[in-house]
Amino acid sequence: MQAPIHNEDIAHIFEKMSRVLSLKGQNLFRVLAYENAARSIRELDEDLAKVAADGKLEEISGIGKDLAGKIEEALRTGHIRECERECGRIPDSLLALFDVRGLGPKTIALLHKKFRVNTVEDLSRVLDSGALARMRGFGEKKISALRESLESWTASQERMLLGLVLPHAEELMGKIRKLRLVTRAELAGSLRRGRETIGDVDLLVTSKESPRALREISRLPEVTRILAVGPTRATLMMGTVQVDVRAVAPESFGAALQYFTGSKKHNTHLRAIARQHGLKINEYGVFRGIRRLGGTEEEDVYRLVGMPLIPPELREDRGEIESALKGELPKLVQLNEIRGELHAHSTYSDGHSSMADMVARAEAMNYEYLALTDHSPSQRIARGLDRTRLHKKIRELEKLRQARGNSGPRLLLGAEVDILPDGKLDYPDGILALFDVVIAAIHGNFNQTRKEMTERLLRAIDHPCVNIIAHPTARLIGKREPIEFDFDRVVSAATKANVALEIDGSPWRLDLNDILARSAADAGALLSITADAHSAAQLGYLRFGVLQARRAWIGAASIVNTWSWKQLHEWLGIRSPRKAAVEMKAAG
Ligand code: DGT
Ligand code: CA
Ligand code: CA
Repeated sequence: MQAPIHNEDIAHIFEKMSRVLSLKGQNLFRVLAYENAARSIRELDEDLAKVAADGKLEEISGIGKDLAGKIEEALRTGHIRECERECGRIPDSLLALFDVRGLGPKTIALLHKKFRVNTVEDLSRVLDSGALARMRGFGEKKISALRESLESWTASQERMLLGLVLPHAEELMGKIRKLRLVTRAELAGSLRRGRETIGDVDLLVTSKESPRALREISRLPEVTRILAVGPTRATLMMGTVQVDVRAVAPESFGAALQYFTGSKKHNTHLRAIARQHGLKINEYGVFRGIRRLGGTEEEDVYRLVGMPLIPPELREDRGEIESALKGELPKLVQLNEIRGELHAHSTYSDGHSSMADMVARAEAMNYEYLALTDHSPSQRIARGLDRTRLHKKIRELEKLRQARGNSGPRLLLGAEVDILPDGKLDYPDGILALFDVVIAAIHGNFNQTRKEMTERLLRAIDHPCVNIIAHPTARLIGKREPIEFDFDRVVSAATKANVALEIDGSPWRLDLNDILARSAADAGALLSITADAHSAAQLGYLRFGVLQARRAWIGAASIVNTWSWKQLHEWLGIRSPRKAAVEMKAAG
């Protein structure tokens, strides 16, 4: 059977066709016909298959008899023969050059012919070689504009880390909200949903004078470059981050916020539900026929289709719409339910803040407890603690405790202990038994087989002193793939052993990610949300972990550091009889 073909697949073929025809210098009308058709299809709410079944393809704007025939062919066979013939062996990477601002078909064709440019990398190479300067029509100005476009294209291709973008976007938002002309402003898009990486920042505003407000926004000092400013939209750069600002009418603010928060899949599903109610949802509001029923507030959109507001973090079409319809949305953990930090480093290992500074910040955050979990000795680069330095740390921690008396967070002696390749821990049992909290983690030998890796983790979980498995997949977003192991087995072992799995909030990790965390929580596992802070300021990373936990549908109950000190203490002590046994054995 042929895989189902979606609207976007067909839009993509048409877009490709328009680009290929324009490269070949073909009739502009044909080029535009394909371009328009691609756009109409992308704006379409309904499935093309359904429109075709209803015999209504030609009612779509820009679709005539010829294109309707091609759509039907694609739906039937998965291909459009004429388009495949026309596009032949022209590589997609060449057509991608159309997305670089300032590059039109003529220039692309020329670059391809004279310089064998087939990819963006080729273009970059040609620009660097200086060869273009010798070409007619390539003045210094054009070349430098091209270089700039290429840079912003590259930036726009790279997804950025949530934790690195969100604080800047919030700062910009704060400035925007202070502008006299701006009445409302909110973040939308993937950033509002808390996705681990961000393509661009989407921002919505309302104003009585949108064009002026957008110009003022463009002039804020955070904005490093203006790509375009129009009456209702501005495209700006904030460093390497692209920011899309849209101005909408006050009565459409809620509908627009809903629309531009996405995800696309969530919105498509929601609109299908609305259609069953005879309603139409778009970025302007909710309509029955031409009558507007609401859209000033985001709640309106959901209420009118019979649902409570769905938290943005859930809007990925992973069952949230069905749950909302049944009134069964989960109660998600909130940042203010976090009572303490269980993964933080100090200058004793690779942290940049002293223990005293870490404690002061934790106190300012109103934490009830803070575990200082410096590395174990095999982390040489991270200055893991050997026996001597560990004793020094213990003495200093004791002094800090005494000096502070009962004020501020309880200080827990912790360690982030390496899980060695064979699953043994990087401290002898006698030392492990000294710690209030042991988090065990994989920091090397990432290339073991799935079986070895599973055994390695299971062995660590089985150790009576281990409380938490830190960043269980050891991935670094965009840099290191997650390690491979039998996730279900590890989760089930951790659950049985009362060992928590971590959601590490560090922007580079977010590990467990949303999907794995959800599956772990579903299986009944305990979780911890941590900052993995390497400085006092980084204690703030914890919030990114909370966002992932929310995206994982998780409530406070299964997260150990939402627990009171009493409950946490009991949990850490659950294994104390066995811990005591280990201590005794080690003592000999
Ligand atoms: P990103 O920027 O790649 O991290 O992801 P988003 O989700 O922020 O996507 P973006 O910036 O392209 O668009 C923001 C939201 O606007 C998106 O989540 C849903 C909505 N949206 C944008 N374009 C379309 C569209 O063609 N159809 C529909 N239904 N929604 C769209
Ligand atoms: Ca976006
Ligand atoms: Ca966008």
